[in-house]
Amino acid sequence: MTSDRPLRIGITCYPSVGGSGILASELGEELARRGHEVHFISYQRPFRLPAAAPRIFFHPVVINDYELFKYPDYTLPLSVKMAEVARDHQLDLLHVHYAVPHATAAILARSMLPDGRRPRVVTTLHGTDTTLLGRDPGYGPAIRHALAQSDAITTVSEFLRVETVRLLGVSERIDVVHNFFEPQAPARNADEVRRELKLGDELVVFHASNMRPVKRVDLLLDSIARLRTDRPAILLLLAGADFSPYVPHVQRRGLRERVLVREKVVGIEDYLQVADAAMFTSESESFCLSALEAMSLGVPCVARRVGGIPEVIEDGVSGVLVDSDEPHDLAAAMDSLLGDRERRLAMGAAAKTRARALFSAEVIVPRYEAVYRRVCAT
Ligand code: GMT
Repeated sequence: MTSDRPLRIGITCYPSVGGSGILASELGEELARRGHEVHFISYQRPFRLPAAAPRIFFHPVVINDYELFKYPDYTLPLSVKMAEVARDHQLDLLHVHYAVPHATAAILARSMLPDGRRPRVVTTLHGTDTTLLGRDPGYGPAIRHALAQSDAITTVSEFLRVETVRLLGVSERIDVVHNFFEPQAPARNADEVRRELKLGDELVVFHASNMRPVKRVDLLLDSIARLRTDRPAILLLLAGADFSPYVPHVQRRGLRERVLVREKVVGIEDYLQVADAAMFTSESESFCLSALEAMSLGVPCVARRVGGIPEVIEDGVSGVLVDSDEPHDLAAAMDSLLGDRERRLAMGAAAKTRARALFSAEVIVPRYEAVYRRVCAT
């Protein structure tokens, strides 16, 4: 039906800082670069999406906060906008990132349209939509329903595929399509960034996250406080949300001079070029896009061996995986990496090679296109 003609694709994601929104924005950009027409539908323009780019369109969802409602509703106006954009732009498919409420809204939008004008629905699960909300009796049945009604389901790791089957009892086919990352050239050179951060000869441990409790920033700070490197080490933390609730944690651990925070950074490459290693202490991660971002720039990671992280980092080759959630074990792994420059550089190089070989746009985007072609052919 669609042969190889460019597709008209609607993408819905959370526009704020977060892995699923970043991935969806990058995917939209890559698809547009490959000649497809991409329509983003969300309450706000995704933050990493360029202001203007060929074949990329943004359709805001307007939400009226009626007094009548105790809780403002987003799902219905989103589904109405999805149906409107699908009809006006003859979309072939709606690709929704993060099931709640996007998959339900897409299914509803599709059913508002007449036969023959209905877009296919592709749902990508990113993590807590399965591992947290999937367990919640208030959400689980709605997620399961939306997945059963989707024309294709993808997960960002094999770990998440298995969890989705286990927790939601999904029997439909699930395609694993890993996250990808295409590093951009830094906007500033390393010296400029070092000057901005007032760095001397300190070792720099990098961390980026949305600071949600699952990221265990408390454990990250405890681990940093226990580092015993010859040269002083600092933590450079890119916070995708307000860092102020963590300021007392930093003070309590006596880390005021050793933690540098930048909030809502768009050009992550600028900061990664001054990093010696990266650290991720999450309780669970379906993939850990931030680790891939670090690896893509040759920065080796120390991370907990949880969720899909072992699919991203090979322990002892492209990074270090730690089985424990004890700060001294995490600190010891980081100490040994920071203390051995040769090993660190070799792991950084292996990380970069792995990121390129397995998780680049060139490798991953055609997998999404194959899913699209498959659902559009039926
Ligand atoms: O599931 C979440 O917590 C939200 C989501 C997000 O929007 O940040 O994060 C998930 O999606 C990322 C992109 O696919 C993955 O790299 C993250 O590992 C994943 N987070 C968790 O599984 C906790």
